[in-house]
Amino acid sequence: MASQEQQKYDVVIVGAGMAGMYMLHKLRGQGMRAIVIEAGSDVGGTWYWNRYPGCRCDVPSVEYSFSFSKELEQEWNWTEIMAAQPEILEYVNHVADRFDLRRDMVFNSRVSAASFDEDAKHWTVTTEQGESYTADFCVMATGCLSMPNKPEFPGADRFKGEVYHTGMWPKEAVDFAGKRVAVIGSGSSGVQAIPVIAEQAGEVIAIQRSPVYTFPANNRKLEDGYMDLAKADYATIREQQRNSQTGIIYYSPRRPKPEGAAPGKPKKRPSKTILELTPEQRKQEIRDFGFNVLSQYVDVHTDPEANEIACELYRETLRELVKDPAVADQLAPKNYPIGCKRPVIDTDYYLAFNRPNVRLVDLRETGPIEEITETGLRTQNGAHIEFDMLVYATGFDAMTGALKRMDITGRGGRKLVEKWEDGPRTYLGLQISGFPNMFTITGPGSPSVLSNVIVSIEQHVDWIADCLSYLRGHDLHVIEAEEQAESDWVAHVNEVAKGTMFTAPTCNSWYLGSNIPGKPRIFMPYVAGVHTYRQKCDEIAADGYRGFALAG
Ligand code: N01
Repeated sequence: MASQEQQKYDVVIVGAGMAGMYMLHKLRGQGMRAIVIEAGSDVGGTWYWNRYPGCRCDVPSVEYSFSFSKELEQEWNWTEIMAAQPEILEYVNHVADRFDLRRDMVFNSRVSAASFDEDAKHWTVTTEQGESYTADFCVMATGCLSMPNKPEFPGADRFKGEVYHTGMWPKEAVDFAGKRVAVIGSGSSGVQAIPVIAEQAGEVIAIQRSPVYTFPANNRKLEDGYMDLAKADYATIREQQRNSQTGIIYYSPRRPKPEGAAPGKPKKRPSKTILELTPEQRKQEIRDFGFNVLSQYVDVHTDPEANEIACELYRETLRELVKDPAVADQLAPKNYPIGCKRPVIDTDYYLAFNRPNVRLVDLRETGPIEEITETGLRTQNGAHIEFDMLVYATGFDAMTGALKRMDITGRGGRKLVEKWEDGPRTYLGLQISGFPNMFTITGPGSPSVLSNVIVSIEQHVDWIADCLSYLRGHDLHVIEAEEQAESDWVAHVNEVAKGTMFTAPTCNSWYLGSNIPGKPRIFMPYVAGVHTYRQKCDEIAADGYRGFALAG
């Protein structure tokens, strides 16, 4: 697009992922001048950067899609229950084309700083490329999992082979044929990548620090007629999503019965809690519903005794899947509960370890990675592991990383990095006291990563757009979260997370920041659910934006 230097906008949006895309579209609809600044060369955010083999969504496709346009819903056809990255990126590109979004987007421009001018009451956003943009409002649509975490191992630069990070995967195809590929990490990315790389590579060496609880994705191609039924049901699907805990309802179309067909048997459902079942009934439920059921009992998420029963049954099932008992034991998670980390789902992860070309290195036995060498890596016990290619599947500095990486300056020269030194503080995950006119989409303190993020993105975008329209209608120019409202919200977010497995003392997760050395241990997302959260946001808006200071 033409140079936008020195131009003044109503809103500057940072990030052209799904959040930034919808924000732009929405603001345009309200007659506002907005611009999107994006580090990548195109739209897509997560789906632009994470192109690693096996990358796929863990939310059903028809639910992981925008609801804001009925026409878009009706014209797009998904092909699988859970879409793979290329299909989602195709969808995102379709949305960008259809709504002509790129016209107001600047690509290959990474925002390095943003600062609020108190006198002029506007934000100036500057990029690493030296451009600057001024706007009354700034919306950070920077994503929750967009700042890759690449541990700094001594000697990392010495390695002579190719090096990749799942969260910064190149656009060009990577050729694994005949290569020995080491994959560090067994979170969602590693678990998805390992079985697919194993099909192509000479050898895969899975380097595991913590074993993972992972459940089968049960993905499949959508059968004929599925999309027609889903399209007819979209209004109901969206309503149910918005009124749910996570924004995911696991939609299944109800097919019309042929005339004269006998009424079917009522569908058998698993028990609500694991503690109410006898040991034999528990095993029967695993046989009936698959071992995913273990993560679905409500008491597993709140009661340590129930959780330990589920963990033991999980380990038993794993021993049935992995042929080598020693490897099964290494892969078995222990000492932390199911439900502490973000649920991981996979396609044939454990079966990959039955392949002759997949080897597991358990860092709990060898000690941590001590150094990277020219030809591999050395662990603390002195063992040297040789390989040709290295894949970091080591995750992200989640929720705060992308925001803290920019030099954000608010009122009175206050820096965001200083304000958040002891952990993120926000009001509703939407605004930060001391940083007027800046909004965060799916910021810490909102359901964000605990939900179908598209549902949460749409809710935030709609709320921000309504708020800006309210300000305009009331001749107001500044909105800022009040310090007290923010403190009360932070306390509330912590309170509702107490007693869940997310904050169990033995839990270390990126939700808590524990994957990043030195990051404060604070539970960042809001667990009360998208429905409850939406109600709170709407009440606050209806009450004249209670907890926000508004000024002319
Ligand atoms: O990252 P992770 P991810 N030495 O942080 C290990 C979303 N997502 O990219 O557990 C050795 O979960 C680390 O070990 P440990 C989803 O929300 C979704 O896999 O910290 N190992 C762990 O095994 C997900 O939760 C999908 O002990 C080191 C791994 O690296 C989130 O993104 C797919 C290490 C990192 O796991 C992040 O997932 C992909 C070190 N120094 C991602 N440092 C879907 O399915 C880290 N590790 C939709």
